[in-house]
Amino acid sequence: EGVGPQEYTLIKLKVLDPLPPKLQKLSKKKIYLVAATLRPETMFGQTNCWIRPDMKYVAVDIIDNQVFICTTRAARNMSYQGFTKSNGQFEVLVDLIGQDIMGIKLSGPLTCYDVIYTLPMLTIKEDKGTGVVTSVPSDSPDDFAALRDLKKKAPLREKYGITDEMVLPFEPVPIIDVPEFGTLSAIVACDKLKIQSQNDKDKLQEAKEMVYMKGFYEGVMVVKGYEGQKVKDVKASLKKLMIDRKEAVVYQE
Ligand code: A2H
Repeated sequence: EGVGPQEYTLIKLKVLDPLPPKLQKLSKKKIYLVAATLRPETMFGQTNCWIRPDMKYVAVDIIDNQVFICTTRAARNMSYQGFTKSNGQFEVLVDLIGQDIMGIKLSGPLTCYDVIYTLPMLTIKEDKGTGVVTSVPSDSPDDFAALRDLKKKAPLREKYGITDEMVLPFEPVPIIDVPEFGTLSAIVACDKLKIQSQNDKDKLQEAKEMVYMKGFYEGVMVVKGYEGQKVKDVKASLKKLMIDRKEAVVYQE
């Protein structure tokens, strides 16, 4: 990690009905899973949201009658950044483990899918971001590998109570053209390195390095309305667009 704080964009993924049992007592509030990302310009390609089934999460009281679901660690950080009613304090409304919020319906900003689902990712780190990760399999090798695992392995879906319709209809969306990798850069990188699953840690690291810098400096949008614009030129304005619409917030750690 570098020195100084890391700034993330938190993408607000609205929890839709039917609420899972553990969240039903919060039905009068606006409930969001909040996903930390470094790539706000890729949100057009969201296909699902990753949660770690065995990890602890909290549903926390946030200003403006909102509830955010994230790790306790992230909730504490948020409490010092003006998210909660009093500085440095946060109220936990419900304690959760990932499995309690698995396979639930969400709506997210910019994505072409009206409804997306929470799905299990086993490699989510407890000490980074919010513990909630939005999935963009077109541009993130980790996301592509984990989604492909679920698509290929029915027993994996069954283990976590995931049904076919939460996974099978969701295909990576071409959103950014990366020179030499094309419009589905994460898939090309995973193929080149013969990545087999989300557990191919070293190869996934290599795949990320292959596409990440190149995508940022040389990537060109192919999304309708943004065609031909460079990633580095639209990143800040897309972040601002979501923040202005209250679909995202800035978060530091
Ligand atoms: B990124 P850095 Cl399209 N555990 O968002 C594991 N991964 C996490 C995480 C956690 N607790 N919290 C955030 N992340 C992911 C989009 C994306 C991301 C794309 C391409 C690359 C990419 C869609 N997923 O990240 O260690 C989130 O995934 C490549 C590194 O702080 C977040 O941005 O640099 C990124 O890792 C933050 O990782």
